[in-house]
Amino acid sequence: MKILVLTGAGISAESGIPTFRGDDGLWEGHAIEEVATPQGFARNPSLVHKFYNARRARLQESDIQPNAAHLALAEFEQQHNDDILLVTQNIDNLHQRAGSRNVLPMHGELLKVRCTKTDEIFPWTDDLSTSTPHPKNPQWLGCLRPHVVWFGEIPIGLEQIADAAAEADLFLAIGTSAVVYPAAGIVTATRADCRRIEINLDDTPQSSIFDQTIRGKASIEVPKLLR
Ligand code: BJW
Repeated sequence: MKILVLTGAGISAESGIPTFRGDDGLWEGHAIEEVATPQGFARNPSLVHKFYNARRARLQESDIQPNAAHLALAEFEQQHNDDILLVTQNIDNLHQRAGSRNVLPMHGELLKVRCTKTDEIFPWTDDLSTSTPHPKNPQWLGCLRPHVVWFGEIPIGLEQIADAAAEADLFLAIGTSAVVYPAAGIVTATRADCRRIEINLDDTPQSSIFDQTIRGKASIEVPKLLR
């Protein structure tokens, strides 16, 4: 059986990482176009660095740990070996920390940076600023950016995701609001005989496409479904 899993911010909410949308969401107090677009970064790199520096620092605090949903998916992968692809929109690496191996972070990774001149990618745990030197070319200042996918940029691994959607016998969407494309469209790329299950606190614009919708917290509902 081929399994494709798509996760969003809701799966990490119970690990202490705020989701994006909603009343106390991460965007609150920030205009999306200022902090999550290439144009916003070009206009005000310091503001964008500040936003991601705070999130990078928070992610590395000791209370941020994978929760029961991340762990259940990792265990599920061990049982199904190569037949599961875990596509995550999250940049927090909590799936990898939980032990999942076949993870595709389609919106990038917070603990990596990318050189805007060469596209080289480096692991990164510290703050970034407009005066951060390049690790290999210290005379290049401020050319590093968070290795994340902003609005208007092409997500990572789309071909692999399309192939996995076309082959999947089971598609699970967990903790995503299904408003950001192309991730939100993955469910429509699955075959008619693919079983589609959505786990979320609330309905989403895509809920009617799913064969089964489970309403509740990911940390409770994911282990219940998979174990
Ligand atoms: C729980 C829970 C618990 C809470 N248990 N559940 C018009 C139509 C269609 C598309 C477009 C359009 N206009 C523009 C576009 C394109 C645009 C887009 O989709 N915009 C929409 C907003 C309209 N998309 C893009 O620009 C993408 N690129 C693109 O399209 O390139 C062109 C192209 C593509 C393909 C082929 C050819 C060309 C890029 C999108 C990049 C998104 N980037 C971000 C930031 C990443 C870095 C960072 O983290 O800062 O990704 S935005 C943000 O949203 C982040 C997330 O990954 C993404 C999705 O959010 P997510 O994960 O769903 O979180 P929330 O907060 O929205 O929802 C949480 C859910 O969890 C809720 O439903 C809760 O109920 C639930 N929940 N607690 C279970 N305990």
